[in-house]
Amino acid sequence: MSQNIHIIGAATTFGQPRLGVDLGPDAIRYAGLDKALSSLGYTVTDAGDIRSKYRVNASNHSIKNETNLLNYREVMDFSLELAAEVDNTVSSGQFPLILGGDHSLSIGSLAGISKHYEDLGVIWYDAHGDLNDSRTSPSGNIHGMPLGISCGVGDEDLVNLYNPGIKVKPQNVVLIGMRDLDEGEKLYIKENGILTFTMGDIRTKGIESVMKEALTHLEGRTDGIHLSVDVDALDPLETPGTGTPVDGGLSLSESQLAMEILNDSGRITSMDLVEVNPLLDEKNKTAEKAVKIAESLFGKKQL
Ligand code: 6HN
Ligand code: MN
Ligand code: MN
Ligand code: MN
Repeated sequence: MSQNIHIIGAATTFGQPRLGVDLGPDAIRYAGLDKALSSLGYTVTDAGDIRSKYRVNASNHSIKNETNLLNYREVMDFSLELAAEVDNTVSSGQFPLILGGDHSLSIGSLAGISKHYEDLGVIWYDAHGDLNDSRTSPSGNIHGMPLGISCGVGDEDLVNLYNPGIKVKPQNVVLIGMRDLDEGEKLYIKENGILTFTMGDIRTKGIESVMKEALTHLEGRTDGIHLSVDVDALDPLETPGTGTPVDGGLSLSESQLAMEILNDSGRITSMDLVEVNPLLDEKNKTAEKAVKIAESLFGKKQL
């Protein structure tokens, strides 16, 4: 793992309808991210926020295009900007830590990162698969699609964004924390044999063995691993400040253990930390949990 962490605020809300998730990066900063990582011995720099050039307000938000994609142009332009910043970050040898922002930002982060890897692995830690396309999506919200788009499914211009072609092979993806998958997503997972750990699997096997299986699966076939953490992977009792909470999720301490195991592996090369919405939160509790998750990923141990 690089000793230099470059924080990039991805202040976007256009992938979903709940306003306020664009304030997530500052909420995480105010919860003490920089200090927490610096005190673990890292050199931390902060790019500030990438912010859409389109103004957000309650009446212009959530416009559907002709193919059932909400805020298509806004998501496209934002993703391009983020991809370039992330690409530069990897080029300069720093570890990109991308703060969201809604999960559509992963279209941009994966587009920038994947330029540097032949066989990028992805660990998607989330209640949701985010594997929809405009036909399978029940909502039209692009935050339910970034992993599918990165695997080459869906709108051609989003799939080929920044650098043409597929960013991630589905066999290099592991899904962890799943408990709300749409029918089309289930079919895609089955047809592509994506290694998937539902909450049921985690309750049966325990998070430690799940994380080890995930790493073993990616061993030998990947040359870097991107970790995408959606705070709704955790139970809403832990992380209430998020737009699409689903009951029956992971605890903070399980998530910390999961991150510790990833840290021990030394194989994580980039990270998204997304879907913190301070307007839905209780006294910035969700951002504080996000900081704890990052601390564990970067080497802090629970006692
Ligand atoms: N997230 N599957 C639902 C949809 O609208 O496509 C929910 C997506 C949630 C997105 O986890 O970032
Ligand atoms: Mn920079
Ligand atoms: Mn989610
Ligand atoms: Mn997500």
